[in-house]
Amino acid sequence: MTGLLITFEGPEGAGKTTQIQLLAGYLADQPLPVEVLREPGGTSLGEKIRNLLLDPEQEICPGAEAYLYAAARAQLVNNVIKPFLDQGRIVLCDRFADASIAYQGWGRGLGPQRVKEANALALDGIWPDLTVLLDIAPEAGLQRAMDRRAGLDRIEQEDLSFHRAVRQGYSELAGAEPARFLVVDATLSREEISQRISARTAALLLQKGFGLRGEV
Ligand code: Z5A
Repeated sequence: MTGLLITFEGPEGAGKTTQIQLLAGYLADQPLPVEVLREPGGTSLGEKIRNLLLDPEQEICPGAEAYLYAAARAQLVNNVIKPFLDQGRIVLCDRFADASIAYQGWGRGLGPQRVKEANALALDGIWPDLTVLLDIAPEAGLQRAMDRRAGLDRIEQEDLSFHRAVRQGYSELAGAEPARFLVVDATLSREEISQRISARTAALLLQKGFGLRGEV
């Protein structure tokens, strides 16, 4: 495989979508082949599973929730991510397996190791080259999510202790793999965050032999 997988993680409202668009623009300007995906979703099956998972009216037990996220991921990895990587493309994914470890492993209390194991089949050996973790206190992230649109989805509606456990999970994941994670304070300005992400991405691209047009 010759492409690169860069994932974006963080609590809700951290600014992942905003930063993915900015990085996609930077990469397209190089010009490099870039694809933007989101989880859960990105395939016809994945979008249907997404609707189920985020529906506030749908009761889902923690184990079923973990497997539904993994099922959507299996479809995305097999049908979309692997083919893009084989074509040498740079894939930017809004959330990936770390989200399951943080939300289901820590937030739901299923345990990080068990959730990681449950995802092995879905991942089929695929693992991010770089993960950008946008860190923000849950109170601030949820406020941003509420300012943006009316109503919270099934996961956003969880209480603060759930969201604090998720943040703690992400922090543990980043601490365990510092070479893969770039942790950025999500309360900085959009421009400052974007600059840090572009700089780290440029270093990775050069290391992996991608040509870049100019300085970051
Ligand atoms: N989930 C899970 O449990 N397990 C899994 O395995 C996976 C996911 C894959 C998916 O929801 C939910 O599924 C998610 C985790 C769970 N649930 N929660 N909660 P989603 O895809 O609909 O939502 P999200 O991933 O949480 O993202 P989001 O809420 O859409 O936020 P975001 O993409 O990180 O942020 P944004 O849209 O770029 O920005 C939010 C607002 O803040 C917006 O108004 C921006 O203009 C503003 N913003 C952005 N950056 C800044 C800065 N720097 N300063 C000030 N304001 C800013």
